[in-house]
Amino acid sequence: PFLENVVKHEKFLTGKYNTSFIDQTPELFLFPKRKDRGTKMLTYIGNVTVNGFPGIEKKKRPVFETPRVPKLNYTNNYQEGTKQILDKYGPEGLVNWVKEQKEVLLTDTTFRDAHQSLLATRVRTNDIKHIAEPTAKLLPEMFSFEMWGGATFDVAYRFLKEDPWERLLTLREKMPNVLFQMLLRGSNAVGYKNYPDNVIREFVEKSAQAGIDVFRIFDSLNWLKGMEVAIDAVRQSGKIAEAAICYTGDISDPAKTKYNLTYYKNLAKELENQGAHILGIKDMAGLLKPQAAYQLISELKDTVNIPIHLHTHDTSGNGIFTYAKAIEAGVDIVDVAISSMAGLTSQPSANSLYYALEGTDRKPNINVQALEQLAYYWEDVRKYYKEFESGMIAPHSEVYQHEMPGGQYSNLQQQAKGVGLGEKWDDVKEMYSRVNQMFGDIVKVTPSSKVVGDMALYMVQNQLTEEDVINKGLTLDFPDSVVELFEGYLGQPYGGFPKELQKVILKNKQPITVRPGELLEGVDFDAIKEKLFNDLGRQVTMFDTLAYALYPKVYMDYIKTVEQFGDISVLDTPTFLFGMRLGEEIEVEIETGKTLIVKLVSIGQPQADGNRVVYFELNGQPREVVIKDES
Ligand code: 3PY
Ligand code: ZN
Repeated sequence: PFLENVVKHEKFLTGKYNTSFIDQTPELFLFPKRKDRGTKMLTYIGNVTVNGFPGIEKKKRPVFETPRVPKLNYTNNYQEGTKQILDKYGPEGLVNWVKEQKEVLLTDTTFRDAHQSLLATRVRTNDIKHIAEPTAKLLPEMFSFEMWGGATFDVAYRFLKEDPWERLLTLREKMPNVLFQMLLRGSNAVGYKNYPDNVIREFVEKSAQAGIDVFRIFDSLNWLKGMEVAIDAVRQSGKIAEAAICYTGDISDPAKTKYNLTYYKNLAKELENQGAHILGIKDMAGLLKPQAAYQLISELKDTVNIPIHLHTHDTSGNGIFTYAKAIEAGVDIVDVAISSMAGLTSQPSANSLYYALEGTDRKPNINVQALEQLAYYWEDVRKYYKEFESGMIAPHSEVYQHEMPGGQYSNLQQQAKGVGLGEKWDDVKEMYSRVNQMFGDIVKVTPSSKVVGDMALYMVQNQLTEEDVINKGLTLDFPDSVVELFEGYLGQPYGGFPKELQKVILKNKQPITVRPGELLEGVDFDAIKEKLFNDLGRQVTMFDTLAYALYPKVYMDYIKTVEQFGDISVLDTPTFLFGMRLGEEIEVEIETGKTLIVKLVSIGQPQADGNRVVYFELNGQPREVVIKDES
């Protein structure tokens, strides 16, 4: 239709067009709608009702209570918070403000790491959107809300079929008073491999423009070179560079000497010199024990002048104790989640920490009643996502052995099920720690943790031992991610790669030792823009372009789904995951003030070709769609 519009346009017919013709002629983008929004949406609902949601067991839609939104009185106004401090005084002003606070400051991770760690990152914008404004109004004293980055970016396109940029823009509007924080994997951006430098720079710039204030930047091997470009880009954007050290091993165990106090102190000093505004300690697996936390934070406070922000996971059940000791040692900010989304592989509970600090002068300045009310909402919403729970129901001190990051636990479990190893989950965990030793005891966090996970699955699946890998390695086809790690495309591990293993994995390939970004050619954004413009037949934003640059296939699959079903992010989560029950009626707000009423009337018997007719009422009018029954 786009070309048709162009060739029929009078400027085109009279030959009066130049290269700006397309940009300046918005009517070219007005295409006749091929299929109306209503039919597309009914097709989605019909399909998920008949065939179920990919990746979870098909079942009749359960009955859910309407989530309890806080009843506390809050006014129409937002109390000013850290966002206003940053906007008025810049990163340095904000840092000075942090240093002046006596109380410990909190980051709420409920919108990002909490559900990445508990629910395989599946929480949808629709559920976050409805609690965003109450959260911002009830918790204006938060240091920040971590609500973007990490795995949320690709999962949004890949599984939720929604646009992560939209999430950021929507929430920013509803939460104007507190800093927004994201997790950025250094040169891996929000992906699983190194990207060219111009992608990192552009991604940071656009994320900052769309609303991110604090970038927690880490490298999955704690390789400082892998963080340089990202730190610089964040500083250039006028936002806060929180450069993080990933904590691994155990400084309190004399037998574990590789990652000792000196190692962490050196890294901290280097990051401060590289321009970090805040030092992040990212304990992604929850390995930092209470006394170790006291020691580490005390020593780091003496080593650097910038504030320290501690992140842990409560997998072992020791999270609150670890925080209490870190707070005693002077840590400035800690990461917590709303209680019903806290604990286990997620962050420690904000609510519990508040009470644990009662009677100390570092008790956070936060409304604990607000935390309790927000917990009701999440308690209800969490039930929607039951199928994505990891099954871990009690503290799991085994994490000190396998060292698997909280954010990886439920995801790797899904991956194991996907390749038929659901029953062998215990073997996979055990193999994970053996692979780590075989790799030379590396830092394990996305994406290096994913490589360890891929190798563990590969070895369990093929019944391989460490000896088999070395002895038969030259004849084995290792997973691509493993080859890339050993080629140096995720950077260089502390202490180097084990040489013998590297040889069998790489075969005839030569590893690199420089920063991968130095070798990767920059992405041609104009070329991507043009390609997308032709494929999509619509104006292409820099958000689309970046999504394609990071994840070409995932992004194009998402586009296909949107073409087929329209914008399904507007559906409530039960409908999105389970479809509808016979006779049920739902309301769908397709845009502000515009609501569709959908009723599922009946589902016809399968015909010879496997198709079923699904009968709906849409705003009272009968509508039917044909759905292929895949069973
Ligand atoms: C991520 O990179 O997504 C993580 O949460 C790492 O801990
Ligand atoms: Zn984490």
